[in-house]
Amino acid sequence: MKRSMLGKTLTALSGIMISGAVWADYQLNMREPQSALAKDVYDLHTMINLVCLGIFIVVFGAMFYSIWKHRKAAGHQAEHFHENTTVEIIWTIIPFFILVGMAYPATKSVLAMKDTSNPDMTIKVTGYQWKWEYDYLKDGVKFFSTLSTPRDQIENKAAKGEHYLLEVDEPLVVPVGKKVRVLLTAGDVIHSWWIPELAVKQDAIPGFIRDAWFKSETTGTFRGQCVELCGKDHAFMPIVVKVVTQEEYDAWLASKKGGAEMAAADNTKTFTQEELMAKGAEVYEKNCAACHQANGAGVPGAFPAITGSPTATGPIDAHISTVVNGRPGTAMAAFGGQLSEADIAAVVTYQRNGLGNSVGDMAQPAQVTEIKGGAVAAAPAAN
Ligand SMILES: [Cu+2]
Repeated sequence: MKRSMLGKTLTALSGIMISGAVWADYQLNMREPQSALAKDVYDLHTMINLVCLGIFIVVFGAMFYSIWKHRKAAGHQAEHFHENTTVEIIWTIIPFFILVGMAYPATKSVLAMKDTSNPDMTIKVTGYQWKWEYDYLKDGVKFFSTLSTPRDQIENKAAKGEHYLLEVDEPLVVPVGKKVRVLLTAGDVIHSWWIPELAVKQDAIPGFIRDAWFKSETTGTFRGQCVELCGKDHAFMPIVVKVVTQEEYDAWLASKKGGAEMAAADNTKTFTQEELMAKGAEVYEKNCAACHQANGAGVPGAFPAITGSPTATGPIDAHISTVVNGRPGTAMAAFGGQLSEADIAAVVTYQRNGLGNSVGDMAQPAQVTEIKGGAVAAAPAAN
């Protein structure tokens, strides 16, 4: 195959410079392409690299040959002439054709990337600090995808796993061989959605909708990252796409819808303190710990502590309202649209009775529903 042969040539060339054991697990090239477009991109990269290598050899070869052949020590006498139209025409025409030869296939690939017409399905992707939201527009499924690498690995308390910082709790699941159109936007700052193996990379800009597409030809799990510097945890919002067969996709969709119904049922339940604390710890770890820290101590000067905070130890309604509505003008996001009523009740209860606090009360989903309806103002901005 053309691609793998060219790829191997390049890898072999670079291998000359890297020896033995290091070389064994070293790979110098782009990721193995998984879609027709990704293969085009891969081949373009290889082709243009080889053109550059060819130009390098010809130009430096001619230069070194001339210097060596015409050196003074060999008794060479300098020619005395100015301008040579033939040479000037040749060194204009040749690069012109080389450039056209590279621009033509590159433009073709770029145009193909921008052609989002006739998709089989459309998913709206929204970037937030620091997670992605996937909304399957026709199928009515919507969820957040957040980093699942344990904090212990990040803080060097545990050995790093195989997919360190490239793993999420809920991957984007799509069927194989289907043209998936993604509509991209952001809820706060500019993010960028990138899956190298599928040759899709597009900025997600607040207030704008951009689109891109991909069509994986193989099943498998492909990983990417946010590639637009978006704040403190920019490196902590990976993208994982799971490409499955149509049957597996249908089964996943059905279970996802079932899960949404169960979550909706939770929103009208009354929980015990223990249930809320257990659920709250999970919600806190996923949504709050990045800023307020796993132990609730916060980051002085940047993110307030939960431990001993006036909000988490003050009136419970104001506390719930702060979580639901956020605090405009600060990094505290409104979680009312992201978390269910049950999740908010649980995390509020956890913040009041865990992390070094012991207020002793608890929140129930019904209370959160009421506050979401706009009954109570947020706690004062002091903390
Ligand atoms: Cu980002």
